[in-house]
Amino acid sequence: MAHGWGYLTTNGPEKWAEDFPVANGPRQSPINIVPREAQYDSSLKALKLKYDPSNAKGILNNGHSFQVDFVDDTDSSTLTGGPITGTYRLKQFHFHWGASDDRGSEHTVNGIKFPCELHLVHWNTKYPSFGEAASQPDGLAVVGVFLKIGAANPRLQKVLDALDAIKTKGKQTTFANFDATTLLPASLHYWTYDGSLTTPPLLESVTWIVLKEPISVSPAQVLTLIPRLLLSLLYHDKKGKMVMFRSLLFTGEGDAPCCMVDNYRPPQPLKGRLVRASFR
Ligand code: B30
Ligand code: ZN
Repeated sequence: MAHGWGYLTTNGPEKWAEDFPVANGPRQSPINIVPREAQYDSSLKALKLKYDPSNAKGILNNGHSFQVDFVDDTDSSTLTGGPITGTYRLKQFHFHWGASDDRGSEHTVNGIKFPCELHLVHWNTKYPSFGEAASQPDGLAVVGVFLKIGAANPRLQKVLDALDAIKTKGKQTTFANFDATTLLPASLHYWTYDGSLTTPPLLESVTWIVLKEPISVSPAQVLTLIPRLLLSLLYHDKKGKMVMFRSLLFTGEGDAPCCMVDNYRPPQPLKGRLVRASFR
């Protein structure tokens, strides 16, 4: 079963343990972050994200999200510092989102859901490849960024423009010269904990780095930055909905269309893990 899993009642998060027993393992993700229970750790270093825009390669509808893939054969786009040791290379970024603005993120903060969550996926270069790193306890590091509604984001424009071309599962197109650092908020304060992939195979190989500050830009700012005609392409329509994301399909061309929405896993038991904060 390559992709038998999904986000429907029949194949969603409640069913994943049938094929992937690690779904009930000791370090599953996402989690609910309770800021008051997180431990400030003064030994945590600042995050260093250095991305080369020329490493952006393509954008793909993989049937459960869309992802922007990066060339990762050298150390030109890396994550260092923060809670990790050594150098991790950027492999891809993707998003999780809801059918409506009241849900969509995987991590929650004090039980609060955000409408969308961006994941920047990196692998530890002490292993020979992403595939080998993905099964090691220190193999991957994912930076999670919440998206806050009410704000159109011009940095996302290029990503959103590409979605038209990858509406159905399996479609991909080239996506070149994109600076992923532009998607980051001003502050890189973070929470960190040991977790897993949030989709099957749910491997327990991820050092999670969840940024405290969501990304958002005001509609007023956007009006000053881009022509009115382009506004319709942004991820907010006049009612402030993330129209572009929600127009993607879980399904392939020729299948009965099924909108790609609610592609998030709910929070999993903490099981005694410590969440550390880089800030007071
Ligand atoms: S996440 O950031 O924890 N949501 C993977 C990477 C990051 C996360 C989840 C999964 C991942 O690499 N999964 C295995 C590879 N996928 C890649 C793909 O193209 O999308 C293959 C697969 O699942 O079987 Cu579909
Ligand atoms: Zn993800």
